[in-house]
Amino acid sequence: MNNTTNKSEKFIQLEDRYGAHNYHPIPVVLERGEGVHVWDVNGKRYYDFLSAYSAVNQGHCHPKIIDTLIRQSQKLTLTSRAFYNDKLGPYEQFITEYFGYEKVLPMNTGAEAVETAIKLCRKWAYEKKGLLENEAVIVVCENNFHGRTTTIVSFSVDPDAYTHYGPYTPGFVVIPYNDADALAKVLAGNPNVAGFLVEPVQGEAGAYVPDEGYLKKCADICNAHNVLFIADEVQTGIARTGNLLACDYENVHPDILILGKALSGGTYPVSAVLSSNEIMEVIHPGQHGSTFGGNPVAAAVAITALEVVRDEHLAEKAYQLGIYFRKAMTKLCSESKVASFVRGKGLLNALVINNEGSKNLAWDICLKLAENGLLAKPTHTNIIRFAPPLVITRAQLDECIEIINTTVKSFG
Ligand code: IF1
Repeated sequence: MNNTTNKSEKFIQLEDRYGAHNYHPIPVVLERGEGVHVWDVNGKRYYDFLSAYSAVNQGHCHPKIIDTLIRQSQKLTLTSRAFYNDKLGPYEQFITEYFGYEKVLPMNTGAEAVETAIKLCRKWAYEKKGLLENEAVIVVCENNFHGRTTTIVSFSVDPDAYTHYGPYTPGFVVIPYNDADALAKVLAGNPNVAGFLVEPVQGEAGAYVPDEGYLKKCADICNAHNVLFIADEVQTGIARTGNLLACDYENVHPDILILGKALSGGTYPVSAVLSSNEIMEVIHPGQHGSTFGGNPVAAAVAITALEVVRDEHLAEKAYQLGIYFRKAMTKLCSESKVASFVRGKGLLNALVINNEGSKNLAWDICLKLAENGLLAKPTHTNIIRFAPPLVITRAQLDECIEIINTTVKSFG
């Protein structure tokens, strides 16, 4: 092995020996990130087309966010919620006004926020809707991805996500995605439905965009049956799909909104559940919380991260460049036997690969993309997710399109 491989190999071997094998990474060892670029331990530069699964929408190590992170970290990092602090209240006001809600419950990871939304929905159903104790049902969609806790994987349809993690949490009904009639049927037949939890675009399923009007239809059906519409915008939110929220495309205002990932610009675990006073008031002191939820660093960083999204017009950029990117990928699909079609919204896109020839084709393409200076990773075997930081320029995107074209065409 030459010296560069050696350097990476050392880190890969350490993770292999001492770390649980719960991931199968592309064999690249990163040590620095700035904007749309990351560098490996050998100094090779890549375009990051995964954006840490849409957590670094603002670009790696955004200077303004890092500055806030450093300044607050040198002052006060954690008080617990046993006491007040001078950052949480201003953050709660900022984020509720920013997204148009009355209340926020601050958490840390996306899964924690989804769990919080599930608990909030159930408690609201018992105490406000009047469902019988332990009878609440939450409707979810096939091919969902909402995190990896035991309750969340209880309603996953992906065997890799749930196998041998039982016994499973009851109280969930799975319906087909992008099928409002299926939702109407369940709600008409079951008076115990408390909520409908949905991703406005299914990220893990490979940027699966539902039909125009699907979200609005579902929100109206929920409203008609006094069922809470719960939008998981952990991945689609914060400008990723070309609007501040993916729900904004249909002017849908979720009863409960779940955010995470880019809420900190990828610098710190920050998630949030936003809702109305009427719903949020079912939670009383001592009935939910977490050690780090709403800590001063998270609060300060989230304000700056959201200011960057607003001030740098990242949603508008994602909207325009997303159209441009999908046009280029559609052209590639017409010229390459291995590229079937592209789908997505804003800068959350996926290229579906025709892997009839070889099961690992998408993986092999990603290895070659890495060699050619662009990082992406397949999902569900034959789908390559393309999601660069939203700060990417048109010129940089052109360079990336060229890399993708050349690489994919080298496979046929
Ligand atoms: C992994 C997937 C993406 C999410 C939505 C909640 C969460 C996620 C819509 C939970 C997290 C991450 C988790 C990460 C890989 C990545 C992922 F491939 F797993 F499905 F993005 F598509 N709702 N998604 O996408 O948030 O607890 O992770 O902060 O687990 O491998 P988290």
